Amino acid sequence: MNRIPRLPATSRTHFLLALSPPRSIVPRGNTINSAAAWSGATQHWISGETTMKLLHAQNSPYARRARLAARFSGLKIEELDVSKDPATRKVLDGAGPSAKIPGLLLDDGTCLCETLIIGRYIDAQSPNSLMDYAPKSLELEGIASVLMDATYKRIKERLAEDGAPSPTVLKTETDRITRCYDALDARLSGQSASFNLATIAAVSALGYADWRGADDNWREGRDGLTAWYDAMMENKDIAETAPIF
Ligand SMILES: N[C@@H](CCC(=O)N[C@@H](CS)C(=O)NCC(=O)O)C(=O)O
Repeated sequence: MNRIPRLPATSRTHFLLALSPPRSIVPRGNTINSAAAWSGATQHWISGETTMKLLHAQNSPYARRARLAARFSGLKIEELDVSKDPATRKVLDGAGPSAKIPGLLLDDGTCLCETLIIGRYIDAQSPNSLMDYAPKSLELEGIASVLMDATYKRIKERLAEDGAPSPTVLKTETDRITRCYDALDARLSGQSASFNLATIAAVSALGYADWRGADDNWREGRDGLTAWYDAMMENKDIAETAPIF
């Protein structure tokens, strides 16, 4: 399976500095280069004393991305399902203004919200490289994010409490969703399974579409994308985190 080699510390540092105010640079420590860290889905490497807690729900596609980032990171991150445990739900609701799933609760009480932020934070802490800064990979992660947001928005609209979904919203989002399926098909056909924040986002968005966009039949006419998805699903963690419906 493909792995993205971790960038030299200098280029990663420059990228982080471009994103955030200067901060002290902490040595990254040992890098795990073993293929087992990626292929052995049951091996969640414990590389530090972190007690990070990921507040998630099985059927949230956003949470699935964060969960997979956590599992592939090699860090010890506890997964707590807020949909199964009211006490954990309360923690999420009280931890910050978002109250959206997922949340990443850090040792110092900080609760990170937003999947993209959580993925990048986990990557920055991880001895494994989850983030591929190649433009094509960033493009893929963006498209997958748009697909997920559009599918989420459309199902919200379909299930509108007033029973009157807006045809304009439904059409706008369905057109966007179709364009995203085609774009993923063009980019992922012929690719083998690989695990980074972009491919994790793509598989999570498509898995969510199986549930909340079943009538799209995204596999129809997209054999290449289907083959890529099936190859990804052979990974135990990817399979384990799929929505149950
Ligand atoms: N932009 C957020 C979206 C997360 C999100 O919308 N999660 C859903 C669950 S799939 C949620 O918690 N929705 C509750 C709400 O919108 O109040 C992210 O990337 O994490």
